[in-house]
Amino acid sequence: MKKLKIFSMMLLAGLTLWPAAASAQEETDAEFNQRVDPDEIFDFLDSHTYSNNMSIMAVVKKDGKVLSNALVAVYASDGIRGKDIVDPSQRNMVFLTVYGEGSTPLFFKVYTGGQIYVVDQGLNFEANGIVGDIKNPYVITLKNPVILGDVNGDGKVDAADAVAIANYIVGQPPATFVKTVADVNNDGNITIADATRIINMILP
Ligand SMILES: [Ca+2]
Ligand SMILES: [Ca+2]
Repeated sequence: MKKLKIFSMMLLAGLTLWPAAASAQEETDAEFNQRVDPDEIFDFLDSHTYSNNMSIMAVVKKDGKVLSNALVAVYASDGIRGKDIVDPSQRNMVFLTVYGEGSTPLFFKVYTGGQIYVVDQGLNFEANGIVGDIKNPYVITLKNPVILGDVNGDGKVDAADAVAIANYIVGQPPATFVKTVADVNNDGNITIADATRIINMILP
């Protein structure tokens, strides 16, 4: 009963709009930069939460090629820590200021070509650390895009995924629960807002 109740609550919850899934295949880098609003794709970043920062100078590679349009965000398990957009006028680099403390593990979320990639290359936060430089940028390598929201891993996003997230939140995750794709609204946390986002995605 608890599960059903939460699911009904989700259905009644406020509507948020899923960003238009425009294809980026045909657009120029300038068009990409103009269209992509980092705050719309990834969560708002409050840099005042942390006292330290580090710098990452990086390029994004896919199939061996450096991408000239991509939005890169750095996350720790508790949320977003930094973000930047690839700059074609600066050797296609991203200049990330990453906020944090301690040696928290970091991972990347990259938005390009209308898809999201989650990349964990074992990088940890380091206060005042500098990773990569102009000559030898750090390389973020994209492999397979994730299907955001497909937490039960069946290849599609539907109500079952929303229910799975609701059950995860109440401590009853299904046998298969892909945590890396559960944060549908990219705010760094798995909450009922992510289930609501799925419902809004699948509503006609
Ligand atoms: Ca699914
Ligand atoms: Ca979320």
